Amino acid sequence: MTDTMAEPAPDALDEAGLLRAYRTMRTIRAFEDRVHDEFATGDIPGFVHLYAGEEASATGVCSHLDDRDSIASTHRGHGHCIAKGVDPKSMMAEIFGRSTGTCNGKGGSMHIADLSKGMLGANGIVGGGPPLICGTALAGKLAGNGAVSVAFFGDGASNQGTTLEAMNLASVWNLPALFVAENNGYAEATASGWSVSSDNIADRAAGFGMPGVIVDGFDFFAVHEAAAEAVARAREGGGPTLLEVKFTRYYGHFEGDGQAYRAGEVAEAKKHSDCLLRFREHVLGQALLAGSELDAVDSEVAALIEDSVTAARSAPKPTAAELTTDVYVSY
Ligand SMILES: Cc1ncc(C[n+]2csc(CCOP(=O)(O)OP(=O)(O)O)c2C)c(N)n1
Ligand SMILES: [Mg+2]
Repeated sequence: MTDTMAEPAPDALDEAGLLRAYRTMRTIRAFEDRVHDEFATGDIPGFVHLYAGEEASATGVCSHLDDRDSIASTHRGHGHCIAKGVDPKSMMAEIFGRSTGTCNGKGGSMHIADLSKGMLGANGIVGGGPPLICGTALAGKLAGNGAVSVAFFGDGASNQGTTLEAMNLASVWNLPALFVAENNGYAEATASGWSVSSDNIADRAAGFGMPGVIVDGFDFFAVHEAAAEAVARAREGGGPTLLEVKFTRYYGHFEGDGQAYRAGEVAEAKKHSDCLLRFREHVLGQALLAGSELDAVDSEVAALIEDSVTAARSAPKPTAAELTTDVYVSY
């Protein structure tokens, strides 16, 4: 490479970029499948909400972000954390409530945060994330460092006043922000057709004077492309975007959900739409990657998850003497 040739953009879908994206999606899937199994043993405290099926959203969006950028997540946050670069080993320990966890075992699944990676936190408050990113986006705008802030939220959260107020504020202040509505069709057991007033959540963007884009959430490439445009617009001072990503969650709302409210759609999605299968088909069909490269990633990820669980299970729990530490952040 000569001095005059530009380095490929970090989010370029060259061989390394494709492998990175596949590794992220595979890591999220393997992580979630394993947490599902581990939760069934009764050894994980608290509630767990799994992101399997939705991997293309976190991966497609976060592939355009770096450590100066911030994301706010939801109660279904493991995928967002992994895609933003949080260490899966420390996340697994956190979920098991161990002192080696991302938050020293004090947060658990719904409160994983890692500010060094711009991961503002999973959030037990539905609609809690969008107002947070108005703060980080304003900070980025004032600092002039090109930082972008992203809020992921669900179809249920799209009806919360906090979400609507945050979109209004982001538009009024022309913030470098991206609102990603992850529409998996349900808020707990309530189908979005019963609770969301518009046909599409993205249609609401017009009411806030920002672009609204609908994407097939099973298609990594579609999410990647739509997010590229939205993130670039935000970085260049063009203001916020609402991106609606549509897909199906593979597990119940929470681990233990009997799911009497739906039947058939998960099997259908796994067979015909799964983001990992579609990614594999695309890159093999276009001869962009070799099957052996993807298989190697699968093996690496399987070993990482195995190692994460072994390490988490053998790590100590916080002691009673640590009860009052990690309560406040020191600035
Ligand atoms: C303010 C608030 N209201 C209600 C709840 C209970 N609750 C937890 S998850 C959830 C549904 C959220 O649905 P959605 O936003 O579509 O996200 P998904 O679970 O589908 O990812 C509800 C109502 C909560 N945690 N916070
Ligand atoms: Mg939902």
